[in-house]
Amino acid sequence: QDMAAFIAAMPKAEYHVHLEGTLEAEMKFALAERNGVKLPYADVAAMKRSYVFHDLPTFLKVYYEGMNVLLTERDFYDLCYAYLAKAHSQNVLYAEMFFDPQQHIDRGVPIAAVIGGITRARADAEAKLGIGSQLILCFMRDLTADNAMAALDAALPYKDKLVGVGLDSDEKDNPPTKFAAHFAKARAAGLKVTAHCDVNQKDTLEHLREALVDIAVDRIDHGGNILQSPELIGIAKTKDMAFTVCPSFSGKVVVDGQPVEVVRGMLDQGLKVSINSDDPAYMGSSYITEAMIEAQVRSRLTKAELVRISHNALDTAWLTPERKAGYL
Ligand code: ES4
Ligand code: ZN
Repeated sequence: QDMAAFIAAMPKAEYHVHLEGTLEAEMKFALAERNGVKLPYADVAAMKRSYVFHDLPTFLKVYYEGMNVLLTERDFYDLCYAYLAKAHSQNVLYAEMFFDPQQHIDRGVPIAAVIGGITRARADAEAKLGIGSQLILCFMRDLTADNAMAALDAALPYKDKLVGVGLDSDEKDNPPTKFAAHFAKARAAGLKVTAHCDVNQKDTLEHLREALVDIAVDRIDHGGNILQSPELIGIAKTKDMAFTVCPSFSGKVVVDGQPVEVVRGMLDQGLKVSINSDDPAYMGSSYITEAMIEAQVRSRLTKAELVRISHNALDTAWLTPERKAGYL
């Protein structure tokens, strides 16, 4: 109880949250009504009962279907402002948020509405609440390389509204190197690079190696299977690589025959780990405070370790040293 209060009060930073994954069922119904979209559920409770996932693909299906109510600039404003207000209420000082433009472009929503609404919400949240934020464009790795490149080209005129690019969606048979040209183009435009290496997927260790060595990412999202490779751990430590771990999605990984909690294992290896919420609206409204409480229990984190994780998180920010210092 004391621990939960300690966690709730801690100043926080969040780096692994999909904006579309913060679309709560209540807002989905409100937007559906406003936009005249028909939902296949009678009410919020019935919709929430459909949030049962067995693996990444079954989650992603529900997650992408949920986006159908997001149509206008105002919808993206409302989505992003609601997340930032919630994060602010949990003492998040700063957030870097993912979005999935391909899913919106492919539904006929102009990229200007998507980035415009999010950017306006970020500015209002900073002015009214004091919460800082930046935006990361994710490539959907299970769509074609051409589809991702078209989205990048559509977004590059707005590159000053973005801080980086990432890689998400279904990892199976979609290695980071499939997007080598995209990452190179984004880098040339001054953007940072991150990639999901989801936990316990097919070829995870090879994908981690590609991300770390071939793409030379600036950060890794999840990445728990690195605990199975002393060689990759060594490379990550040399690069001072940050890992954005989400307890809601990261189960245990088996290391030398023993199941290990990802946060515990990374801390013990001296890796730079932060704790994040991922897709809170689909995980029983588990935002960052709830994610940190869950991690504390599962990994038996001490207060000193929680403080270290908080410092790691601040250090993970894609901000100038001066702006980082402003959050200390
Ligand atoms: C995601 Cl947890 C996760 N993994 C991959 N892609 C995603 N998109 C939203 N959440
Ligand atoms: Zn994620």
